[in-house]
Amino acid sequence: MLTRFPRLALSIALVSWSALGHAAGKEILIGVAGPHTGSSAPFGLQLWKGAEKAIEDINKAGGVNGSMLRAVKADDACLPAQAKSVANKLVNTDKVNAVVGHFCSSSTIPAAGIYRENNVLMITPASTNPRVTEDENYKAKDCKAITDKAKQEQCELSNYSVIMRTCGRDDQQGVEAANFIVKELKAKSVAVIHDKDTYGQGLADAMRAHLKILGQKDPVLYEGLTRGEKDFNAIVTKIKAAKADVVYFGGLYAEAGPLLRQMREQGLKASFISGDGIVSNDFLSAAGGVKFVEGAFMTFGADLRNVPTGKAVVESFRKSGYEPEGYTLYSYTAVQAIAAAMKGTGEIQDGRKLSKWLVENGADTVMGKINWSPKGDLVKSAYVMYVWDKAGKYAETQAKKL
Ligand code: ABU
Repeated sequence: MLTRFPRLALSIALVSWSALGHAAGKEILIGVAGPHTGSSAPFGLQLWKGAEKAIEDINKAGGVNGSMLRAVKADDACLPAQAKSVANKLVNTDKVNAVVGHFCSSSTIPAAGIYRENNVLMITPASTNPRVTEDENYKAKDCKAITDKAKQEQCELSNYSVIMRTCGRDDQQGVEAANFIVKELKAKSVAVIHDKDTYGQGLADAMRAHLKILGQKDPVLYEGLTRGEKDFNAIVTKIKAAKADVVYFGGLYAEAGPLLRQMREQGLKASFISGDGIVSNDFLSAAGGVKFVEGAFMTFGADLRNVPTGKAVVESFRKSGYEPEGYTLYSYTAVQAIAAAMKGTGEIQDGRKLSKWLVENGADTVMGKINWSPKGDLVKSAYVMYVWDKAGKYAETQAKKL
């Protein structure tokens, strides 16, 4: 039986521990939000598999400050209204401690407002639109003159964003595509097609703007198609009439596949380039087979399957029968970053404290050591040009270091 003094000491210790936001024994919940249904579900699976494996590995190594992590799946189907609703549920009903996701920038942007309001850290592995981290209401505050220490700390914290990413941005990705089109393909006439979505059109516009900077004439065709449709023959006819020697597509694999197939079926030999929205093996089936995707170019961040720091995780994924393609390891990275911040701060709930810690310390991940700006963007990220080959795989056309 405990004497009166040690019992009191123990209670004081426990109260201090919990007052600091420690989670001793309590589960830490990580929302994993993305398109788990609908045509973008293969991307939701990449996010889920990466997060699930990181959580499993972290738990095997003892968890975070004595607590185990658990993933909570949230399906936004890449629909903005549904994304807001699942963000609300994750925050208010599931009471998650942090979120990995979302996937589609058009979902991430409205959901981000809810995480900001509730001070919940959200790290997207895949949303590349610049607006994801460009909060229009953000204005950095100068807190030096505040004399009350607690108020000054709160003021300083408000300068950190709870919205972060482990991927690059389309204003970098579009530049890479435009450089390749002009300098490598030496294109004379470019058709720019997009899916009218935040990501697809934004990427197409970034690429088009950089073509101009490189001294190119305007695209011979600039046209939007509709997500969910499968027959793009009318657009292909216009591309043919415009005599494009390169077709750039801003959008996702579900539309890129049939567009590319119909181009080839109509005898159009123009080079096809897209962005990271086609980084899924499902691009092959959407196109109707390897013969259609062979030679298609794609920009994407570094293929983390080839980064030495991720070797053991990649092998473990492969042993389990899952190929960690696309954004899988970017999602794994996001969980590692969240766990590192929770360990580093001893805090599990205050999103701004977690993001401040990440900005100040960076994180060691399967990507190697990564660092963020206070805005939540990676300080260093590079886009690479890939080409789909006859085996139906994508490989870097040139190696670039992170
Ligand atoms: N960046 C790939 C597609 C996801 C998105 O940003 O909408």
